[in-house]
Amino acid sequence: MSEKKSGTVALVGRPNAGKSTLLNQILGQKVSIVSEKPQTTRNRIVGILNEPRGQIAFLDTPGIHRPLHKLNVRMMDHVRSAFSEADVIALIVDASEPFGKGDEYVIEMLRDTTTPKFALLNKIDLIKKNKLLPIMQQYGAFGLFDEIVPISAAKGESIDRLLDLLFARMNEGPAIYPTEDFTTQPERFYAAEIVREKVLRHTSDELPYTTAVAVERFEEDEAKNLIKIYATIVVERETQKPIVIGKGGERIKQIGTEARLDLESFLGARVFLDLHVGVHERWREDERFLGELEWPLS
Ligand SMILES: Nc1nc2c(ncn2[C@@H]2O[C@H](COP(=O)(O)OP(=O)(O)OP(=O)(O)O)[C@@H](O)[C@H]2O)c(=O)[nH]1
Ligand SMILES: [Mg+2]
Repeated sequence: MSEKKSGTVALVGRPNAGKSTLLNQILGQKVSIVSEKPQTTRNRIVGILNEPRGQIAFLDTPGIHRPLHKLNVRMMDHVRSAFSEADVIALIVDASEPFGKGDEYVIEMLRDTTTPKFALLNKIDLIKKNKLLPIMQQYGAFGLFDEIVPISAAKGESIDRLLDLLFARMNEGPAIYPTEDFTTQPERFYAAEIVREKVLRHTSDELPYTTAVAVERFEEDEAKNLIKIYATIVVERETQKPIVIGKGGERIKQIGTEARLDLESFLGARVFLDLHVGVHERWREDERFLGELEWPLS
């Protein structure tokens, strides 16, 4: 049998392109949260694919944008660190959206690196076949990409072919991560992310950028196969609290129930989830708070 392959692939692109959806589709499980709102992913999430032919570590990253707050500067730092570690940079493009200034910004960023690059034209389930060819030609004309692959991350279309192309570019060598793992994310961090995903799903467009979730306590009772999680949903203004809580507490209850069900299946234990809403006016500028949100990852 030939040597096993191993390597790292960075998933990069504009907000909402489908990077996290693609990672989850590749792994066959939810490792990174997904929402229909941009700037969902705020950190670098490692998802590990283990196959008989080898191991690929995928780095899911925040959507590339011009940073205005310290939070966003940190987000872009995660993108750059993924760039520097990757054996292949996979640019995920929402092919159902017209090419714009944001895409140009991303292309310019990619020009600065000599790492092999793929362009993955995503969401092809949303576009007519005859629209695809011009987009492929456009990405070909940049002269940057070693492969251009149309995919549908949501429908799982052309994922096998993509993985063949990626494995072909990995080096021979031993696995970097334990082969039984599929992510490096600590459970405590994942719990905060899942709560944030449900907050994004159930609240208005105003909230996505202004909400953070901090897990205060994460207690395992092995004898009872029970995990108790105490978390605070942090908003920036007192007036945003009722948006999260909802009428008679209905919304936060629903957020809690959905998060608990996801966490129970991920953690393989019963989960008790206690949610509060707190106000921190300038949390997006508060380096210490931002560091605390990220500490489990470092
Ligand atoms: N129709 C369709 N929708 C998709 C596809 N891939 C992703 N989506 C949707 O696009 C939205 C954004 O997906 P995400 O995976 O969160 O995108 P992302 O690139 O990780 O976004 P950020 O983390 O904000 O940068 C979600 O509503 C997904 O369901 C696809 O192939 N087809
Ligand atoms: Mg994402």
